[in-house]
Amino acid sequence: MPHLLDTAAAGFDQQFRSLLSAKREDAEDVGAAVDNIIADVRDRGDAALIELTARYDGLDVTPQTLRIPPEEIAAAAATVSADDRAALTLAASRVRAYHARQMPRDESFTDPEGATLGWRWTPVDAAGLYVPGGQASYPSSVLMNAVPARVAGVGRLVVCVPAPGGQLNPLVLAACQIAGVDEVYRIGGAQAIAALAYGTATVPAVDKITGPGNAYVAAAKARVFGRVGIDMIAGPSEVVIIADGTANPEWLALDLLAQAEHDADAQSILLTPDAEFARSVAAEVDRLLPGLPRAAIAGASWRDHGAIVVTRDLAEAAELSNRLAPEHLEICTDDPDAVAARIRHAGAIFLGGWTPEAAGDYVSGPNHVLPTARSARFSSGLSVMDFLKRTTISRLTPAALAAIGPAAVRLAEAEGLGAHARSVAARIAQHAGQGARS
Ligand code: HSO
Ligand code: ZN
Repeated sequence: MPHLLDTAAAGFDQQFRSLLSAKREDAEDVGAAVDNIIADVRDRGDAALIELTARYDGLDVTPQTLRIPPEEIAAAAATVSADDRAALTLAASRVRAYHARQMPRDESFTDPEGATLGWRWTPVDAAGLYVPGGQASYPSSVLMNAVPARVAGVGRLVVCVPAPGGQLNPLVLAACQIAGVDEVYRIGGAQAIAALAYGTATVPAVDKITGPGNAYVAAAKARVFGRVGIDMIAGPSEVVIIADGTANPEWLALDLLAQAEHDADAQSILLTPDAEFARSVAAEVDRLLPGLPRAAIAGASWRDHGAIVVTRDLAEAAELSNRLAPEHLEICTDDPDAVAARIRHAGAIFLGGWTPEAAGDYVSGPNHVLPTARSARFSSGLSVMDFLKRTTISRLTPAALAAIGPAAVRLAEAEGLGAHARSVAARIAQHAGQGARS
C-alpha cells in the first residue's frame, strides 16, 4: 500500500476500494473452541470456570476466590498514585455528566380518539462488563462502559477481568471503584462471557454484556446473543482525518500514530486537498514513529493499513470519508463546521485543531466505544440507551375502542383469528348496549 494516493491518479478507485475492504480482523478460527467452552461452563458452572482459568490464565482459583473481595480492590486501588486517581476521577465525572444528558424522557399523550399512548424507559437489572487483560486492558474503557450503565440506573454492575498469573492492573480496579462497579471476578476469555450469560453458583447471570475482547471473547459474545443482550462486536480501531493546509502537520502525524499504536490492524487515513501538506504530514509520521514506545505496532499498522490521500477539494474528502464511515473522524480545516455538515457516517467527529481524538479517548465526555469496520453506516457508539429498554403503554376508553376497534375486528377476521375479533367486538357491543340503555 503506497502511503500517498491521489484521487486524480489512474487506478485510485481500485486503491481506495482496497483500503475499504482490507480485512483487518483476525481470521483465527475460534468457533469450535468457543462452543466447547460455553457448553462446559453452562453444564458444569464453577468447576469449569476453575479448570479453564487454571488452563488459560495459569491461575488457581476456588469458588471463594473467583470474586475479588472489596478489600482486595480497595488495597490495589490504594496503590494508584494520587495524580492517576485524580485523572481517572476527572474522566469519570466528565463522562458521567455527558451521559446524564443522554437520558431519554418517558412520553404520554392522548390522541383525538381518546387513546392515551406512550412509552417509558427502564434499565436492565444487571449488566456485565468484560475487561481484557494484557496490552488492551484500558482503565479508560472501564469508565466508558461502567459509567453509562450506572447513569442508566442498572441495578447490578459486574466486571470480569482475566488475571494471568494472578496479575491485575491496579488502575483497572481503581476505575471499577470510581465507576461504582458492584462485583469484580478474575475470569477472562470465552469462559467469562459464558458465566455472565448462563450464570454459575458463584457468578449470577446478567442481562446485557458489553466491553471489548480478543477473538475468543468476540465469538463468545456473538454466540450468547439472544440469551443476553450485547453491545457490539468491535474490530480494530480507525481514524480518518480531513485537513487543509491550515492544520499543524506534526499534530496530525501524532493523531495518525495515536490510532496506529493501538493495534497492528488499526487504520489511520488522512484526506487533504493540499498535496504539499500531505507530504509534510507523511514526513512527520516518518520522523516521529521511531521514537514511540509502541513503534513496532504503530509502524506495522501504518505500513499495512495507513494512507494519505490527496483529494480534489474538501467536498471530495468528505465524500470519501462517508464511504469509509470511520469510527473516529477529525476535521482540522479552516471551517470544520462546513465540512462536518457534509458528513453522514462517522462514529465520532472531532472538530478543529485543538480537539485531538486522544482527548476524546479519555476526558472530553462522549463515549470511546464506537462502531468500527464501517458499521457507523448503521450504528452508534455506546450510550445510556445500551442499558435501557423501552416499554410501550396504551390505555383506551370505551369511546376510543368503539372508534378504532372495528378496524381491528376487520383485520383479525382477515387473518382468520376469531378470538382476536371477538375480544374486541365483545367490548364494542357492550359499550353500544350501554349507550342504547342510557
Ligand atoms: N481509541 C480507542 C479507545 C482508547 N484509546 C482507549 C486509548 N484508550 C477506541 O476508541
Ligand atoms: Zn485511542
